[in-house]
Amino acid sequence: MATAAAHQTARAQADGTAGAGAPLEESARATAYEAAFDAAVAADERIEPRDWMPDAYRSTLVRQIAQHAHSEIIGMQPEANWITRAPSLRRKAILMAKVQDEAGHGLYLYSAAETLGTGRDELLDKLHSGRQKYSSIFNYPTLTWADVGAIGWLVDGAAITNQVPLCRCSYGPYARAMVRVCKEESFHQRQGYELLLALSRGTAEQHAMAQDAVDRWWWPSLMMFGPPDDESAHSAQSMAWKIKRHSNDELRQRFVDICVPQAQSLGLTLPDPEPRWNEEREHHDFGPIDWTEFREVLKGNGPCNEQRITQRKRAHDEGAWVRDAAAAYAGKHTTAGKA
Ligand code: BYC
Repeated sequence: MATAAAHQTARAQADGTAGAGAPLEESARATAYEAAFDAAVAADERIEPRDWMPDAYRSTLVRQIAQHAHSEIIGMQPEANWITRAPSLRRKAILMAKVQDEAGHGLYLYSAAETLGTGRDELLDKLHSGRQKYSSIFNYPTLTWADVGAIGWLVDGAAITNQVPLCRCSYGPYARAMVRVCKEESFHQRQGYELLLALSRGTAEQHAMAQDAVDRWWWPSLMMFGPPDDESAHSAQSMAWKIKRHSNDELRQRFVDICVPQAQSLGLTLPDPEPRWNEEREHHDFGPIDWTEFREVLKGNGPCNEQRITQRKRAHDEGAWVRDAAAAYAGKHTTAGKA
């Protein structure tokens, strides 16, 4: 709290509202604001919506938070595909709750983006017109029930590895949204692990179905962490601003190290002949990632890109009456409240 006050005091002094002298002239004030921002980041303070921030910091956050929000709501599609075919009432209830959680995560994140002055309509428009991305992982199909388990174990597992450090992101609303998202994601990861364990210990066909799902989801899950560090356009600046706390490759390695023993406990193998412990590095080595496939998926040429966006736009259009009704209700409520 004391350090946050220091940030605000520096700005108040520049504005001449701190009772300690006249306001600075404009260019000196801009420099003082920037210095206050840099000092706040260096001191691990949170930047809040009303604080001054560089335009590029704001636009980087909008880009990342929007992409994250879009991923949450597009990510509902591959799993929702199995709700009607879940093998038991228990599994159906769990899956429905999980898919609803993802919608909630989208809401927290769109709200965080709104605190930066960017409206939800604008962001959805950019998603629908292909001007903003969502995670590459959701352009792969869910072919069998075991894919629901593989998504929980690997995709949610990768998401947690990436998102736990985001709880310490320098931008307050994003960091706070991540705390709740991560708590829910850890349930998601466990349900996937438990689902795969049941299949792995089941009949030979069930075991084969679990193995096939892991074979298909392993490499795309490693791609979720983004391009290798030497090709990552934004990492250096985002880490300097403490939006990202670790590089893409660091988090990818952390994830591999977590998954290798978990795969052994599951009785499943990873589709990589190389994940073996490297004494010197104290990490698991793993085989090369097909970055050509990653780039193709980002360009829109993944197996499900077109289907995902078509479905999203249809859901948005079909939901127009709900948004209109909610706005009309809110309008009436406000008018009634004033009367
Ligand atoms: N897919 O410079 P880089 C979930 C883009 S939701 C697509 O390293 P950055 C879940 C990147 O945007 C999981 N695009 O970027 C939901 C950039 O392009 P632009 C979503 C990718 O931002 C439902 C370019 O490549 N999680 O878990 O420093 C059900 C260069 O990359 C990807 C998040 O969004 C990708 N995989 O680092 C179940 C986490 N990777 O924007 C589960 C928050 C990179 O210049 N985001 N690109 O056109 C982040 O942590 C970072 O944005 C990333 C990328 C690590 C993903």
